[in-house]
Amino acid sequence: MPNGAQALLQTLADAGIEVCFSNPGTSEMHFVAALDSEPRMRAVLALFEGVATGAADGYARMAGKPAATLLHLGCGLGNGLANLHNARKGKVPVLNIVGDHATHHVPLDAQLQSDIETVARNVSPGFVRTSRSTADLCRDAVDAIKAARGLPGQVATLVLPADVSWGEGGVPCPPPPAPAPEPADDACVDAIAHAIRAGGRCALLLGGQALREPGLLAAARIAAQHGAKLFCEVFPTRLERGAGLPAVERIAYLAELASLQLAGFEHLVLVDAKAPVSFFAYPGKQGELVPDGCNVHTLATPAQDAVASLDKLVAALDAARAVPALQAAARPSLPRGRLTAPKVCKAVGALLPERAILIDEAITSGLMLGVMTEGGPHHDLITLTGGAIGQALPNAVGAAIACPDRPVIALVGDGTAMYTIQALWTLARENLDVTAVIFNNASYSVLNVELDRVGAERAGPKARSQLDLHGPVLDFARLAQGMGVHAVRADTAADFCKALEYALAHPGPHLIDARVPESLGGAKRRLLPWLLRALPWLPPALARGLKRKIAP
Ligand SMILES: Cc1ncc(C[n+]2csc(CCOP(=O)(O)OP(=O)(O)O)c2C)c(N)n1
Ligand SMILES: [Mg+2]
Repeated sequence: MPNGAQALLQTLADAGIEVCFSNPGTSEMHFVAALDSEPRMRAVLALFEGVATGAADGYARMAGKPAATLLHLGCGLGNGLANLHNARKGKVPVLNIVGDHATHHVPLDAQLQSDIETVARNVSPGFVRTSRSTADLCRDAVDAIKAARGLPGQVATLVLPADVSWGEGGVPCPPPPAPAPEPADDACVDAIAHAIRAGGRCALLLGGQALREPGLLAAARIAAQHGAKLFCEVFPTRLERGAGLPAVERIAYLAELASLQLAGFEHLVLVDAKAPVSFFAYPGKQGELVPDGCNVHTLATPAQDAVASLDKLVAALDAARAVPALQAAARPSLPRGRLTAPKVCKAVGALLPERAILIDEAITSGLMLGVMTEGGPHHDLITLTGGAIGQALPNAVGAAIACPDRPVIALVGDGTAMYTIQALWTLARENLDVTAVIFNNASYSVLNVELDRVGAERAGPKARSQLDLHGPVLDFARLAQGMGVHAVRADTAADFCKALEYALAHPGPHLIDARVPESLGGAKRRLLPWLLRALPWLPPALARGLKRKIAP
């Protein structure tokens, strides 16, 4: 009979969990030893738990099924929390396996003893369980897998005491049934169809599952037939876009710009999306962004089948034969001259390969990424769903493992890159086809913008120094080289284009340290709060023109 760990690995593999992103310790040694007993399980070492959890997130977004993480007690899980938070907000399935002391060791309160379940509950509120016996372990695992890959997807945490892992008498369990979510019911679909037919400006806000090709096409048929506007949630988990697909307008991060986008709509139909709220609270400003008088309808909750719900709405609106508007193919030209963040985005748009996976954690440097890539070849966009930075490089590890035949391009702010820089080592070790572009503006630039925006007065040099990354300026090319990743520095647009062309022509890990000024630096930064405050008072056409300039 297998021991607990061996039976667990067999159960995971039987359920289609084929990758384990690990950062183990002594309490996980039997699980580690059992890896060699299960040839279907790939084990990928991460040198920080935040890399393991972010990799599991990126993997699941692209594979459409969970990976496992292997983490070391409460402290290891705690190190991985930020990216588990991003997965939770993105409704991404992840299965955490967190080793614990043997059950009889817990009362001794040894050095690494801590309350793992409390740490876990924040990111996996729907499923936290400590397995109590080797005989029950695989049943617990099946429950955890079922919870993780249900609809909505979620983070599930299984705590694995060392003696449950090493105990004899493990019993592998068959996989749980696939989830079978229901679409919206007829009454709900009919009521929304009625509201849309009645006229009045209507928008669909698409999120989650609705942002893949089938959902986009169904929504675009409704848009074509009834003039509805298509919005996409501000930070999509995975958005399919590019030439030949329906284009959707992303809700802006800046609340003032989002309000402008939503102004004047009488109906907002939510499809696996939440009614938009401001990212942060600001003194004297409203948090809810849906305009007064706009009726909010929920076509599909995250627990329902969003695409089937959209299909029902298409049928109810007789829109099945409507011709959806599709994004035309168009690419920007190659940029020239001194390097700036918009020029990096332009070069990415000019050179974007077929079926790329774009991961956007460029923060202020990525403002132009959307327009520069919209007419490029069909690609997937992954974004920072939970706002906890340090996601892009780990996500790139997971996405590249999920889709080994697709190029991954991760666009990352310099501050952001440093949270989980160890991901570069895993990229090199696994020889993954990832190009990491670091926007090295030597600043937490967005926080400088926010400092002005929150109305914090008298920000002096001590305050500004907390947001400044000069002295020493980070040398990302050398950091990457030290972890075995081919890397170059780019100071001009020509340097950058050459480096990106090279990286895309040579599958494998690359990093480009793009030296750029802040996109929202100097006068622009000082003007921005004024401009945002003035927007509601400007003629709508002018306000919309300004929005296109700031964040198209
Ligand atoms: C886990 C976590 N810690 C801190 C923050 C606060 N934060 C948001 S953006 C940011 C800095 C981003 O800097 P960078 O990546 O260089 O992008 P830039 O603003 O320069 O465009 C920080 C520290 C966060 N969102 N998440
Ligand atoms: Mg920066």
